[in-house]
Amino acid sequence: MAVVTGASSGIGAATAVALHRAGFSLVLGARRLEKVQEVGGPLGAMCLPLDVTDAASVEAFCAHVPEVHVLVNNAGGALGLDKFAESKDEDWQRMYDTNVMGLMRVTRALLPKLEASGAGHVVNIGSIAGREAYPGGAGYNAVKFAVRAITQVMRLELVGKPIRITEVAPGMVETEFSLVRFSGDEERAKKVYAGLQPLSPEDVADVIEWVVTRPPHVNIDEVVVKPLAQASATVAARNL
Ligand code: NDP
Ligand code: 8X3
Repeated sequence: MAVVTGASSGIGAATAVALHRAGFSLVLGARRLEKVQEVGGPLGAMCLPLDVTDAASVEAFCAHVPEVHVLVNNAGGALGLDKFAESKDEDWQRMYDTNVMGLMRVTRALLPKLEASGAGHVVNIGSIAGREAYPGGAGYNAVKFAVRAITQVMRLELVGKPIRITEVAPGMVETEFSLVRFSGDEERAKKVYAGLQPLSPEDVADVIEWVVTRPPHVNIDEVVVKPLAQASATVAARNL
């Protein structure tokens, strides 16, 4: 049984498809339940509403999870690309609530079931933004650096238990990510991927499927995956 948060679009939706193909039964969650159902219906998944920023929602979601071997903490994203001096409290707060507090709440609630499975695995979706700062990234950089730190602490504290811990850190993936970051501005979102071939959500799902299907004694600590045309968060080759 695999649980995927943020399964209504992008990497989470593609991960649901990949893990179904790999033989997992699924529990999927996100705020837009109808979109989760579109993804999960054909996969026979249990589709539930989930707002990872809301403790009661997380509690209700986790109570419905009967057992869990794999947890993919994918729900997250960026808000804005403002210079630090123009940081918006609300954007930073929401990014922290979603990417950091949400990951903590869901994982903490499911740890007993992950351990009871005898072969648990937590996959945290980080980012190259969690390894490399860039102008305008401060709020998002901070939360993805935090995801990396949390992943490392979990590995240290859970050693000896049957729970593998992995961070998958993608570069540029074409999803709703930039549309959300730029508050629905389609033009601006499109420019992020102009003149190059970004990763697809399926490319990242492929990596997630690979890490969770290694033999149980093999822990893939971290994977950084970027498009060929991207050398870093700020350097990409574009044919424009
Ligand atoms: P999308 O915007 O396409 O997907 C984000 C998902 O997170 C949606 O399913 C959304 O569902 C869900 N989500 C957002 N807020 C909440 C919440 N409060 N509670 C529950 N679910 C929530 O973007 P991606 O697929 O690209 O993003 C997935 C992850 O990958 C994120 O953690 C992102 O930071 C990370 N990432 C993305 C990269 C990229 O370039 N695209 C690169 C590196 C990392 P809903 O709105 O229905 O709640
Ligand atoms: C998304 C990658 O470089 O836009 O996590 O921050 S980046």
